[in-house]
Amino acid sequence: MCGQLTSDLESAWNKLKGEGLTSTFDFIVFFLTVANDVNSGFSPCGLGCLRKQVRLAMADNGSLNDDTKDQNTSSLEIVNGESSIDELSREIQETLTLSQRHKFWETQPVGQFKDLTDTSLPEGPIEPPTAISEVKQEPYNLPNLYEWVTCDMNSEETCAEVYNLLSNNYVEDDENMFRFNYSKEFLRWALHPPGYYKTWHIGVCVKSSKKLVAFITGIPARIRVRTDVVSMAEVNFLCVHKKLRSKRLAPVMIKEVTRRVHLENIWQAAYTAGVVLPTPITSCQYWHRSLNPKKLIDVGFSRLGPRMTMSRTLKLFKVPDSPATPGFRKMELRDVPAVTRLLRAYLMQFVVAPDLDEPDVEHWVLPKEEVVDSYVVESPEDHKITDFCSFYTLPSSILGHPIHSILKAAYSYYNVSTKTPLVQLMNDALIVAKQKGFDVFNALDVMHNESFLKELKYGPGDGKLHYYLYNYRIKHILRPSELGLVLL
Ligand SMILES: *[C@@H]1O[C@H](CO)[C@@H](O)[C@H](O)[C@H]1NC(C)=O
Ligand SMILES: *[C@@H]1O[C@H](CO)[C@@H](O)[C@H](O)[C@H]1NC(C)=O
Ligand SMILES: *[C@@H]1O[C@H](CO)[C@@H](O)[C@H](O)[C@H]1NC(C)=O
Ligand SMILES: *[C@@H]1O[C@H](CO)[C@@H](O)[C@H](O)[C@H]1NC(C)=O
Ligand SMILES: CC(=O)N[C@H]1CO[C@H](CO)[C@@H](O)[C@@H]1O
Repeated sequence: MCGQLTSDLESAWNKLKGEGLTSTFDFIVFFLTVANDVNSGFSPCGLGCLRKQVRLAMADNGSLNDDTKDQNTSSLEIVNGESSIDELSREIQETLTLSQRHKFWETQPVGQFKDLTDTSLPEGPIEPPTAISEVKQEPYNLPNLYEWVTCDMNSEETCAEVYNLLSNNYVEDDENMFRFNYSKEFLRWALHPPGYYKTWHIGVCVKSSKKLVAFITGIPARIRVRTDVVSMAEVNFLCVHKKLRSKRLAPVMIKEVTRRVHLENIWQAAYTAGVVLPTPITSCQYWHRSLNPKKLIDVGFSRLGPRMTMSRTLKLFKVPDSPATPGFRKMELRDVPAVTRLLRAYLMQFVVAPDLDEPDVEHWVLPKEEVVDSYVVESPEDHKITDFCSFYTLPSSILGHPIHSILKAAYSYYNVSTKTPLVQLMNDALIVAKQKGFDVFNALDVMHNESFLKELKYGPGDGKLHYYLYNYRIKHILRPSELGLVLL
């Protein structure tokens, strides 16, 4: 394996070995955990941009025998902190030419750039599954002071510990102005979809004090790729306490969640990242619609446009007091069958999309206070449900601001229009979001293209968001409008 690495990659590799990373897998994990933070392009003006940690599950090669190294990790001399790891990762990305980087990735079970023109390769799994009996049965070893715990998110106490860890240590923007502040209710919702595995909610504790210092999760999802519905894992909420960032917990945590995914006989994953690796199935972008422009400007999320005054800005972003569409109302439990039909029919047009049934729809889109909001349009004449839109609530802490401490952000989720014009439906979503006190409404340019975004005064975020499938090949890179998948 190493023999195929270019000399630049080899020297970077040697540096990493010096830091205690020894297997190829570690190297991949290194790229994916450090370099590939997802850029959810926070600010329309290129100020801070909130990076979303990579979500992934790797197809573990099964040939890893670096437990001896793990056992000794606690005794490794840690010379470099997180910042130098960032630096190193940047250095590697910069020193390697695109083709060199790709040489490394060509050996991994991910879609290849060179295959893009080779239409003879079949779509589907790249490597076949291995027997479950060959999956490592015991957890990976942690440094001596730490131990694995399974986090029962139904326990109020555990959920609060997880919440505290994340709200103090999870993803921040590049300039450390904002940090995601997922609510407890949101975390429970995100981690308890139908068929979830408790064992995939993994914590790392200090043995002596039982203090939670790191966290990673996976959830199962059925993702349809063209006509095939594939069981996949979505890995999310990888978080290591700020003080332990140099302890190399992230790689072993990713290996551990991967092992537990494989134990459930799941071999594919969908994930997103902020950098280009072989080979994105699509690349898209966040757009932001100001609802409370004064606050967004005050806290540095956005800037006053050139030749704009505050009063003109307020006027520009003002939205009507109430939705325009007759029959626009909050979704209720009785709407689940109709919304499921609408969503299934709508999502069929995309090449990659979740395969949602009624229990999924009830879980993912039925309104939950401060977590997810969904609206339907019920025809005043025949009471049919014709349209649907939804968004989820993900606030961020505003760090070190004298007045404001929370940025209330809505993220556009699934939406279907069959009768109401899309622009009007999305404008009604903005209106109810404004009524609910959101400061900003974010949307990806997936599914329907950006035409409605400009019309509704969204501004583009900085940075791209790339979607990947692990151990699954698709023949062509998709347009964002061919993707029907939203990851939280
Ligand atoms: C573990 O670390 C100690 C102290 O640095 C060293 O003496 C020992 O050889 C290491 N053991 C392994 C298996 O690497
Ligand atoms: C997996 O490990 C085997 C044995 O070490 C090796 O031959 C193979 O190339 C590896 N595959 C990947 C995808 O790394
Ligand atoms: C997260 O948000 C809550 C209010 O929603 C706030 O009380 C808490 O202080 C915030 N956490 C951090 C670390 O800023
Ligand atoms: C955007 O959407 C419109 C209407 O659905 C379509 O006509 C147009 O081709 C799309 N453009 C792109 C770039 O996908
Ligand atoms: C018109 C449209 O498709 N709007 C949104 C629907 O949902 C996606 C996924 O979140 C949004 O990003 C779209 O912009």
